[in-house]
Amino acid sequence: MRTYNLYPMNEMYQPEKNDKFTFGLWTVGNPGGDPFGLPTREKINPVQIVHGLAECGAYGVNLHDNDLIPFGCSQKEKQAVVGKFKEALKETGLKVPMATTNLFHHPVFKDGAFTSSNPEIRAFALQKSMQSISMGVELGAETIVFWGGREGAETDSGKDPRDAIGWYRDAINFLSHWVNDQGWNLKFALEAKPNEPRGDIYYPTTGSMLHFISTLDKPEMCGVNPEVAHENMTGLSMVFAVAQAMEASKLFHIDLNAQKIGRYDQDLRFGSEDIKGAFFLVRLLEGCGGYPKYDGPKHFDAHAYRTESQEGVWDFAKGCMRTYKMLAEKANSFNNDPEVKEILLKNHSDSNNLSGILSYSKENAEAIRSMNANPEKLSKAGLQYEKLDQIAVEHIMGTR
Ligand code: GCO
Ligand code: MN
Ligand code: MN
Repeated sequence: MRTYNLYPMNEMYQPEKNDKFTFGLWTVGNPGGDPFGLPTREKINPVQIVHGLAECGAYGVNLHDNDLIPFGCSQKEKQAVVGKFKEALKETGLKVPMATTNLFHHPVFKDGAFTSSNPEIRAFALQKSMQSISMGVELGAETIVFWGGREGAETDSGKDPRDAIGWYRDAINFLSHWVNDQGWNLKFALEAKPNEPRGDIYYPTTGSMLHFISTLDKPEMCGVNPEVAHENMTGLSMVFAVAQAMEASKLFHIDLNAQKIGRYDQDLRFGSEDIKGAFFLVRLLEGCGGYPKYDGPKHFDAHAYRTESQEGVWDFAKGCMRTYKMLAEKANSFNNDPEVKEILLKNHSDSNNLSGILSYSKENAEAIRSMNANPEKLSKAGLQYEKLDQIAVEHIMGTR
């Protein structure tokens, strides 16, 4: 494989193991098919993917059960495939931090897996998840992602959404108790998406998943796996979604990619759209404002343009990691920019020492009630956000 040659002299953005950059077998293995056209490149096998990712400098590889073993394959076939995969992991040192279950591809899941109206299908979805989680554990996974791609509807005539919502809860509760009984120390990361492939999907946003978690039997086991594209498809802010998850200590995993607002699910290379959104996201993940850095795996859930050959797929993978590292550097220089610090300090200053009375007590309520507020004066100062934002742009563009 050739080396990344866009900036051959610049070594500082090379991925390192402690960046914890991961890709899915289904991401770099995507052969470029779409609903309107055939694949445009050869499918490469999981062992080739592991070696390719290791050469790119990735930390790990994630998988759905059926990215590795075909649906319904025999035990013998499974052992052989898993054995070869494990060998490749050993040779390269690549980890499998996350495993997930394909509950969307087979026609049996056409009207949902955990939310199918048919209890027999719901039971099968549990059985398939249990097998997939076992394989994940065998491969060393610490996080299990649940993405309910088929858990939705085109028409609400078919079932009561309150039933579907409850069945989804039953499934996650079932699997968390089962994992606990196996003595495994796993985390579940729930991934929301508003639509596609279903017309509408239950639990459509990270915010709605966060509330759902608070209704579970084992909420401590469950967090979220927000995805840039999924929040952006409906025009929501990925930064706000991730911030809410981080503030609640529920960011268990993250799917990084890029997306134009309002389009179909594009799964573009990280940072290739909305570079400023990506910048503020990376800034959040790298730690800022006195909050710690996100330390979990950073998964690129995206794929190369359909125009690419296999060589372009590796360009895509290296581009995702490189852009992340460049943005991390820019975020750091923005945070340490004296002018940025000065403006933020000024806008956050507490010259009348009021922050102490903002949490409730009877005395504080009395202090607030009798306070001499001066909204006219308070509305006078300009906040210099134009300047701040332009400084961010200057850092991103490398002119500062
Ligand atoms: C999508 C999703 C998936 C999931 C994956 C892991 O839009 O197709 O993002 O890629 O992340 O199935 O559960
Ligand atoms: Mn997605
Ligand atoms: Mn995803």
